[in-house]
Amino acid sequence: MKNGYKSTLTALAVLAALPLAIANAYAADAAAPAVTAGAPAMTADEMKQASQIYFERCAGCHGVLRKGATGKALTPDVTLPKGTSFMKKVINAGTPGGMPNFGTGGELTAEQVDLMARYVQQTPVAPPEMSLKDMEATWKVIVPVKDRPTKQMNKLNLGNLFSTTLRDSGEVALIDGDTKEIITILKTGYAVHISRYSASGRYLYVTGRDSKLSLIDLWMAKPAVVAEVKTGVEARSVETSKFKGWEDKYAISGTYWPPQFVIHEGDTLKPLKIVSTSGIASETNEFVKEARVAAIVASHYKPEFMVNVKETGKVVIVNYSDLNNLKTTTIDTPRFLHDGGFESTKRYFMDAANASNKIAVIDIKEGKLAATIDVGKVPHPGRGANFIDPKFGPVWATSHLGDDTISVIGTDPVKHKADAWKVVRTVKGLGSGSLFIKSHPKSTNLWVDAPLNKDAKTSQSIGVLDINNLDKGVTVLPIAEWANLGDGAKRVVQPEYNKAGDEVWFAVWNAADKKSAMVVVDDKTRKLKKVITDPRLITPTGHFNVNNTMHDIY
Ligand code: DHE
Repeated sequence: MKNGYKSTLTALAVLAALPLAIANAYAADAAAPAVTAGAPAMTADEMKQASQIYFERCAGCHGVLRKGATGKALTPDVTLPKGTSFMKKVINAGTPGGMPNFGTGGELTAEQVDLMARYVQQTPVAPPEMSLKDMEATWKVIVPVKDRPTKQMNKLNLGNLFSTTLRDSGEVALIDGDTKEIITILKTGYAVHISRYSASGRYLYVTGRDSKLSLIDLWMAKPAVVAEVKTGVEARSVETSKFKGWEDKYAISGTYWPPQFVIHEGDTLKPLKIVSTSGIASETNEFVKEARVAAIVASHYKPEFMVNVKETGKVVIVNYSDLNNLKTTTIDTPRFLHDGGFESTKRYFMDAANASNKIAVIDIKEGKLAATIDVGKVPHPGRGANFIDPKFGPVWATSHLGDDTISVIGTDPVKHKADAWKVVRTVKGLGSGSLFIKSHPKSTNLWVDAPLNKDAKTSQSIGVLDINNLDKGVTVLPIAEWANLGDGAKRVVQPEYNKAGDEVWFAVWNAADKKSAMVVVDDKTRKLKKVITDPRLITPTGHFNVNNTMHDIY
């Protein structure tokens, strides 16, 4: 994703948060002076500082082994011939291909740009692996199950609660969807990525980019973190078992590094099973060590998780009914898999292979690939949007990072067979740089953001379309202007409905030292309902309604 790191990150002692063995391994790597023949010299201290910056800003797109995925490969065979001054220019000013302007954008100083230009010419050092034993050493049950309530001890309308990522403070804010009050703010991992709920809605799971997984019990008088575990060095995904009879039993977390996924006990996070995802890629048939786990979804049809392995282009269907005799099915898809969600019946997983500009359709019931569909440039649906198209019946839609279109795909192979798994409409959205799109079964609106659009007015607005009149085009609402926050990037991110489906919530994501907000819009009138501001709302990005997230309503 271009500009994936485009926010002011607070400097963090990530090493301090790692288990000792891993921290030592990192320290040893970091202390090693540059050995790459022909690369510019770096001191041990410079290497340490550069590895930290690389983890915070670069690894998500370029990979820890720097073999590239969303970003270009940055191995010495590529970077050495280009040299320091070329690398400095790119890091400083960015590229039209999507590399952020870290220097001119004010996120790295001139000295740091120079440091990183020299660092990317050194041979990458693989971070350590993480075994079950290493994970167990980090595992903490803060409130044992026996000391937890046996019924809900607060008066919150839990179905309408929102968990909001406070990215740069490494926290989540729990916000009451009815009163719009912040209930509490809880410390979680570094640069929190997503929130998911257990099938009953009692437990909230939050993953940090640093792979710290936190479990929050929403039944406590004041919801609190009851368990934590660290599963690696970099992570983006977590999901929970949703099949009947398995509710709240397991959680699954996926890591970028090490390339693997872990199945955990649902109410304690005890790590139970690790499965590596390194392997042979679908289209090239070459071995990929850094085969990162992107989105994970849980089947409502079977005791199964669907795990996206980004670089190998494989969806691994994991049957969790017998962990000792774990049965997995591997489905080849185009690469690189990123995010996705269910169509309205939840039988089909609509999965974005963003580097191929395709959506892969996985039939959960049959356990096989149903179709691959060409869409716009770099699809990025989040979980996508489901609605009933007046002409084509049930459809699912994605917006795109690389162009301003929305691809609308027919999803009903029974009553609308001729249109199923085809792009039935391409409509203009808000602009390129879109990350998320959303609707609700009770709404006739389709909301689309464009937080990474180059034009500030666009990235600070939201687009809304009437699903009964899509050709009418997008209406633009100036959400950041409504929030009246003063200066800053103020990117408007991720439409998310409340439980009733009559309000849409947006984050106005500003830098950590500037004012941010959550903005609530009335879905029917499309008018401002509430601006939630609070000095504690630092860099809000994703926000996840309990009811809609646990039931996969989007
Ligand atoms: Fe995300 C979902 C990865 C940058 C906000 N992001 C996801 C998922 C993955 C992912 C794999 C799917 C998880 C799932 O469903 O199980 N994101 C990445 C990256 O690798 C990337 C490009 C770079 C990085 O270093 O992390 C990246 N993501 C961002 C951001 O910069 C965003 C906008 C702000 C932030 O908080 O970091 C961001 N990502 C989100 C959100 C979701 C998400 C809000 C969940 C969407 C949903 O509706 O479920």
